[in-house]
Amino acid sequence: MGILDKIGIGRLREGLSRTRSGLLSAVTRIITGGQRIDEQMLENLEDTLIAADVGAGTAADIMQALRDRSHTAMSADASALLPMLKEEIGKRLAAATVSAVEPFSLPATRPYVIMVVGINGVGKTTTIGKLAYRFTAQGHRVMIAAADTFRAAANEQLEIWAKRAGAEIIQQKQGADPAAVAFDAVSAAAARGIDVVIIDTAGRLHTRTNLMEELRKIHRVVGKHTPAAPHEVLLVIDASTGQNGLQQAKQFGATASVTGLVLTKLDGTAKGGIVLAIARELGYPVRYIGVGERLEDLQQFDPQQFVEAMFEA
Ligand SMILES: Nc1nc2c(ncn2[C@@H]2O[C@H](COP(=O)(O)OP(=O)(O)OP(=O)(O)O)[C@@H](O)[C@H]2O)c(=O)[nH]1
Ligand SMILES: [Mg+2]
Repeated sequence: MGILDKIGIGRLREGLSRTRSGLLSAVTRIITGGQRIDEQMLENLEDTLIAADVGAGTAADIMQALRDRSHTAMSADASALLPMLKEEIGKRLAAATVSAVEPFSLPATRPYVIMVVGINGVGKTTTIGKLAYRFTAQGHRVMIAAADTFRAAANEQLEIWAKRAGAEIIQQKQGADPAAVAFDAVSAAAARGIDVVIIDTAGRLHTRTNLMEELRKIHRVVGKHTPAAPHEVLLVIDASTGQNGLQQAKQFGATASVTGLVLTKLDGTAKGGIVLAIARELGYPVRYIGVGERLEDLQQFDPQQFVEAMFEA
């Protein structure tokens, strides 16, 4: 575990405090030790999970598992429910994690190219700054490609993040061809022996269809330079938008060759349970979570830590 991850557990707990205070107080109200587990208790628990945005399907699933387990449990005392609930949530979250990007073994052919996509305002640029920092902190050389040439202030914002993260940046003027910027960045990175290229993209063009086309073009052009690139396409989702995020993920997933997810703004929401809905409904692994606006506030997603942070008082 790296130093960032050690700091991370505290930050994760802090970041999930809104989700936790909502969930934990509701759950402890429902589960009173000494009482026997009954159907009403399970139904109330189910409502609580739905309120935290875990999704109706997942909530029903978890309740069925608890029902089965409490029938067979030696002790049907309600105090057994919380550990069982945590276990069931943990199992489902674990299904949403596949070997993460990092620490990635650098391929023989550098650079490793990560493309970051998502609708406007979800936190792509901020996530790129934080991600660049994670890599530079591990001793890797990072280049950021400013392929959001749509938004006026995009370059300046990315420059600030690159500077803070100790990363290099390739940019052109507003309105330039995003795919050309991405291609430039990958070529420059290859020439300079840079380890990781992270490509920022626009969240909005004139129409949604154009955006998807633009993303596909960036993907294709980068692949012309390095056939396996981009090695990773991270879709950024704002966790505070709850079930909307799911719909976005479905849309992008189909057209943008997404390989993994980043969930941002978990600190600003009591609906951290959305991670579970995403795990159930989408085939993509959750790679990282954003729990604040600082450079250190991006963490690798660890299901076990996440459950603890959700429930530990
Ligand atoms: N609290 C909190 N805020 C975040 C997090 N991630 C991003 N933000 C904030 O979300 C806002 C939008 O972030 P950006 O990184 O600019 O989002 P974007 O997706 O690049 O936006 P566009 O380029 O306009 O599409 C900023 O105010 C960020 O500080 C997070 O994990 N927690
Ligand atoms: Mg941006």
